[in-house]
Amino acid sequence: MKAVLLAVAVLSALTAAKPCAPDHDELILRLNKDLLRSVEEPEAPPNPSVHLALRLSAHHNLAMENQHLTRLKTQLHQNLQSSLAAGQAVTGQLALYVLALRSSCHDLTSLTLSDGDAPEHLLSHLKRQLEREKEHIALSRRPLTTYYQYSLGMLALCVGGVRVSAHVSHKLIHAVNHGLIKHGDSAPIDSYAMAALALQCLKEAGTSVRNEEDLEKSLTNIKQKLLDSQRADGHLGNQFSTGLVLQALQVIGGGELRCSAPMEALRSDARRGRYHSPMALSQTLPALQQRTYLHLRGGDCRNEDDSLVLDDEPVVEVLADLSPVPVQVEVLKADGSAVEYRFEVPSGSTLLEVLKLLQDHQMGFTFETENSLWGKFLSRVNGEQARQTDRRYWNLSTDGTNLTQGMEDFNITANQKITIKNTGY
Ligand code: B12
Repeated sequence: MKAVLLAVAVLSALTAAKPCAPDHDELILRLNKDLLRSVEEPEAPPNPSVHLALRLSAHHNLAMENQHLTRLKTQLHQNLQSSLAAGQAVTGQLALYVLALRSSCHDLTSLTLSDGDAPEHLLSHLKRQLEREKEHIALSRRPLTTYYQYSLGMLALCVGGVRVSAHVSHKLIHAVNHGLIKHGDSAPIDSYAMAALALQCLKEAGTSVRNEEDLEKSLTNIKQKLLDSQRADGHLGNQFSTGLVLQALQVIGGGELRCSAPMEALRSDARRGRYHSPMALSQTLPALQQRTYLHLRGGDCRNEDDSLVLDDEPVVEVLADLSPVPVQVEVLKADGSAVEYRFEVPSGSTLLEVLKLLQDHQMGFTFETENSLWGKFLSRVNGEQARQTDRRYWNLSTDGTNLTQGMEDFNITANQKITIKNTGY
C-alpha cells in the first residue's frame, strides 16, 4: 500500500513540475527583453503600462527600470500636469502612472500635481477624477472617459491603499450587472477584465461597498462573460485582450490556467512574434508569467533579480516583397457621404504608410493622428474630426471585418478594401 501511495505521490509531483510548453521560459525571456528594449527607444515617450509589466516580471534590469521611472516622473508627470491644468479627464493615464510608481515601491505621497489650485497628492487627484466620472455617469449613464479607465482608476486607488468610495464602486457594479459597458460594436472584453481586477481588489482589501451581494453578482457575471469569450483558437476575446482576461480570471478564480488553451494561444502568438508593439507586450507578459496587477498590493521591491541584459539584436535580413498590390480606401463621413480612392502600394505597407502615400498623391485625401499609448490614433480624415468627446471615432475595417490593430501595425499584403468610417460608440 505504502509503495502505491509513494508511486502516486512521485507521479503527481512529476506532473506538477512538468512544463506544459518546453519553451515557456525561453519565450518569457525573449518577450521580457523585447519589452525592455522598447524603453531604450529615445523617441518613444515613457509608457506606464510597459513599466508595470517590467516590474511584475521575474527578471529585471534594475538600472534601466530606474531610468524609465525617472522619465515617467518627468515626462509623463508634466503631460499629466498640463492636461489637468486644461481641465481634461486623465483618469486612465493617472491611474497607470500611480500603478507604475507603486510597482517600483515609490512613495506615492512624495509627488504632487496641481489643477490650478494648491498642489495635491496623485491619489487625491485620482479620487477627484473618479468623482467627476461618477457624476457624469449619474447625469448621462456613461463615464466622462470609459468604464475601462474608470476601472483602472478604482484599481489604482485600491492598490495604492486608498479606500474607494461606495458610491464610486456602486456605479461600476451597477454597470456590470445591467450590461451598460459598451464600446461601439465590439464586445468590451478588455473592459470587463479591467472591471474584474478593480472589483476583486476591493473585495480582497475588504473595502465596504453599497451591497455585498451585488458585488458578488458582478464578479460572477464578469466571469461568465470572460469564459464565454473563448474562441475556437483559444483566444479570450481576441489576441490583444487574452492577456488581460487571463489576469482577470486568475484573480477571480477561472480554474487552472497555466496549461489552458488561452495560455497556449498566447504562447503560440508569442512564438510567431505577433506581440511586437510595446503596449501589446505589456498586456501579455504578466499573464504569461501568471502575475497580475493585484500583485502590486504586496510587493516590497526587496531582493530582486538583476540579471536581465540586452544582447545585441540579431540582424535579420528581410527580403521584402515590394511588388505592388492594388488597394481601395473608402471614407464614410458622419453625414453618410462616401468617397473612394483606388491606387497601388508596395506589398507589406502599413495602413499609416498607405494613407501617407494617398495624401501625397494629392487626390484630395488628408488625415491627422493623435499619439496614444498604443501609438498613432487616426483622428481627422478629409477635414472631419471624429471626436472622442462626442463619442465618435474613425473605425477601421477591411472587406467588412473590423481591424484588430491600428494604422501603424496593420499591413496590407493583398488586394484589399479598407473602410474608414466615422462611427459613434
Ligand atoms: C476604449 C477603447 C477604445 C475607444 C477609445 C475611446 C475612449 N474615449 O477611450 C474607441 C472605441 C474609440 C477605440 C477605437 C479603436 N480601438 Co480600441 N480600445 C479601447 C480599450 C478598451 C481601452 C483603451 C484605454 O482607455 N486605455 C487606457 C488609457 C489610459 O490609455 P491611452 O493610451 O491614453 O488610451 C487611449 C488609446 O488607447 C486610444 N485607443 C483606443 N483604442 C486604440 C487602438 C489603437 C490602435 C490606437 C493607436 C489607439 C487606441 O484611445 C484611448 C483614449 O484616448 C483598449 C483595450 C486595451 N486592452 O488596451 C482597446 C484597444 C486598444 N483598441 C483596439 C483597436 C483595434 C481599436 C481600433 C483600431 C478598432 C477599429 N477596428 O477601428 C480603433 C482605433 C481606430 C483609430 N481611429 O485609430 C485594440 C488594439 C490592438 C492593437 N494591437 O493595436 C485594443 C487593445 C482592443 C483589442 N483587444 O483588440 N478603442
